[in-house]
Amino acid sequence: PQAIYLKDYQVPAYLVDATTLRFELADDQTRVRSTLTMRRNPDAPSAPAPLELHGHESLELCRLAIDGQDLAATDYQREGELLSIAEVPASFVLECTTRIHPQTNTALEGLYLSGGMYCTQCEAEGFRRITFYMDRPDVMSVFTTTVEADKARFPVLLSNGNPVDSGEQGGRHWVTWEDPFPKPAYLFALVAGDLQHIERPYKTASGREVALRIFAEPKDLDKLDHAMDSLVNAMRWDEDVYGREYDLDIYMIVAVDFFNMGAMENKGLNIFNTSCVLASPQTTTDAAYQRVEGVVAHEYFHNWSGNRVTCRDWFQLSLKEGFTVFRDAEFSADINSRTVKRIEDVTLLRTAQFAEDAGPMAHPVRPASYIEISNFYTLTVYEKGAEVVRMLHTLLGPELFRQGSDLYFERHDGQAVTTDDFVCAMEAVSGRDLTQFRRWYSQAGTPTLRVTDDYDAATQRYRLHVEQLLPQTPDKLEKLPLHIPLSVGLLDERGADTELDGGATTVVLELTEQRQSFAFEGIKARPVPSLLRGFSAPVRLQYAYSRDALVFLMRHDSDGFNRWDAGQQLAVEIMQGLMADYRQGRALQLDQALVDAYAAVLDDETLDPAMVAKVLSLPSEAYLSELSECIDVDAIHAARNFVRAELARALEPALLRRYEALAPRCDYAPSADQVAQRSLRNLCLSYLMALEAPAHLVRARAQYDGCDNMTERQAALSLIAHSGFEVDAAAVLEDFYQRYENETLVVNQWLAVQACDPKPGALARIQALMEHAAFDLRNPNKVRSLISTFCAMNAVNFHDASGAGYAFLADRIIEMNRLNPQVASRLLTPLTRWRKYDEARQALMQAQLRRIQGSGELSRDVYEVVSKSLN
Ligand code: BAL
Ligand code: ZN
Repeated sequence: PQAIYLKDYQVPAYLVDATTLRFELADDQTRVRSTLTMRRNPDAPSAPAPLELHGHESLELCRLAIDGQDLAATDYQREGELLSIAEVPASFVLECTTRIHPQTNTALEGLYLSGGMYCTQCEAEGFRRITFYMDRPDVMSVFTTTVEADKARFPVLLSNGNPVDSGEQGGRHWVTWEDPFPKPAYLFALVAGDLQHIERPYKTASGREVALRIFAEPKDLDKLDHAMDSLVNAMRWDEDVYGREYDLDIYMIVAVDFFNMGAMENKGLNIFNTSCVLASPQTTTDAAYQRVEGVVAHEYFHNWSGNRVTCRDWFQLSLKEGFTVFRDAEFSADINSRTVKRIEDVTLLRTAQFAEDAGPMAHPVRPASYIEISNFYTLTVYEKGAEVVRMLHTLLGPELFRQGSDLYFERHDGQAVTTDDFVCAMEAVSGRDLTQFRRWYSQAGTPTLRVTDDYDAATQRYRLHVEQLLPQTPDKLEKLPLHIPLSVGLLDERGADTELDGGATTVVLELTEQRQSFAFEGIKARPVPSLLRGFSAPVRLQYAYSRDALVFLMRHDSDGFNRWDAGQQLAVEIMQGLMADYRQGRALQLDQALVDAYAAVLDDETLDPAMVAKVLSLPSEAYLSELSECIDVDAIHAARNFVRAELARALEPALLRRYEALAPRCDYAPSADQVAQRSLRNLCLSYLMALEAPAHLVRARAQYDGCDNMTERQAALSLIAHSGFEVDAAAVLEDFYQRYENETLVVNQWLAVQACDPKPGALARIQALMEHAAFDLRNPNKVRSLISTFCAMNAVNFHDASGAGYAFLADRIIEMNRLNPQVASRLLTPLTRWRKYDEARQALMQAQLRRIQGSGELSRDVYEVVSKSLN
């Protein structure tokens, strides 16, 4: 496979003004007839170029005609994914008929069957599996789509836009949909199935009436209200905060069970993974409720940041994804707890995106090349991309940022543009030169900020000295200093914020050089610096805080994020010391400082319980791994378990007191208050269960049996299932399955709970579960629940020194490469990190990568990740 380079971008030689599609859906095949009104692109170089259409190798071409004249096989060339016609008129009508087979499409790209319903996934390049087309995001056309199918089995026929016509004949029926907004093919969607829906009217700020409809299989109709509430909230928020209104008469969401990603923002017809839309108290955890809210909002926000203004090419993916993730994060922060949302996002970034940025697939937010674009729907493009937008927001301030966003939408409505166009709009409204800031888009790798300080009591001057260190990445490109906003506050000896610039207690220092110093005058005593407040830039921060200083920040920092982070840093440092002790065979002993600090937080009734839960949650094994030069999974597991048990032992009465005091007093609601209380209560229970005491087992079982919601039941389930009480573990797992056998998403949780059970013998249990009726290799949600969870969340078992975990994963990847290349490629992630392990494990992981490489014909997806990992 060949790489594609950003530097080779050329404007399309032809444009599509109108696209008319007719789908005839039948059991063994689907016929797709397209009529494209096309013309030469006036902006293309003047010499007439051949017409190049994209079409997947699986497409059967039945007819191709220009202006009504059928083309003979000798009139065009088909090679790989390209079909070229040497000469075409300056403007013409192209007709094309293809035959496709959704029934056997296990890749879940293009048109496929999910359960018994037809649905599509066209981003990034799925449309070329439906028909021949200029399948590139800078070719935008209006679409008219007719869907025809058996009426009894597929009573609901949907596509983008508004329904304009329908009819029926002889048991079959058809509906024609018209989408007046020009769009690229990746935003096309079609759904046909036996679906029901809920509906709510919505009036936009300017008074337009919109019908909001959410479709699902009839059995799931009672699980759609939360998604509908979230949609309404998101629409109102986008009007209030960004001045953006919805633009069609209907907004539809459809829930499907087989889906490679979370959801897809097709114009007017979002298609969602059931896991991101269905919610009910009995089947859905609080975390999943919040995910539904966030994803519904994310896809809605794409209507402007993605659909009205789209990407010129796929290198610009972060233009829509980074901006939209930033928008959805701010929405969730406004609706729920801002600090908790920030903690969760930064945790993901620092654990998984930093690891990606340090691995063989590291790439800039705007990649310079790719072999398979599906491999670039990454944490870097999404989450780091959102951080880049957040930094612009920080540098410009909210008012100018909003003006910049208004200008961006106004300038580029209906266009396909670049990340540079976005930055230009921000420059235009602010008058700032963002030339250096643009390096965030082109340089891969996570910068480190090394900070030192000094204080001169005589002059009352405090100085911060900051050095930015930019890592080497696989592209071997020279790294130049970045423009980094560093938010800082200074705490006095009582823990109060010092008034800095013009009375502000937080200032944004702008780093632009490799080494820079910043002076603060009139500082009466040596302060404790609160650095990188709110995580103002996606960097690793190095500053030699003493443990006392971290405890002080945990107590006093007015920045909630940094209060939490001080606790994390303290716990990390202590656990790293214990890991070294474990390796040396020394007895482990917990620093009393952590116990005291946690005790103080646990006793603080004035703190939001959600924050208490966050502060008291120990850094994960994955985060400790990311911070390790050479990952020692056993030492990490042992040190973390030791700290958890010791904290539980020392704080047992306080944990119990809060656990009992937080017992639910009213019916379940996914409200911020209740979510906060459940999160702290479950955290207390998890510490108590670390004591392996029968009394706490009874408590956990009582919670499992007595609760009215999945958040409490699932927490109790996983604590009992992972405990050493094996008889009870087996009993509760059996009970859970019996209760929820018919709830696919709950059964997936049941698989995931077992996949991350750290007790020995996990691999054999996973292999047995693969044979269970609840598992299906063709369903990505099930693969993620069982296999990805095992590999990512069960390090001691997956990285067993025998290498059996690696061989198991490689076997699955080889199978999935044939069935579903996108999912196969994602499964590779743990193996790509082989350089971070000891020599023996490195050899075992590399051997499996080579085995995959030599296993036969590889998809582009798997080929790219395997070959880059072995480079
Ligand atoms: N565009 C793919 C799914 C999403 O990011 O919304
Ligand atoms: Zn998105």
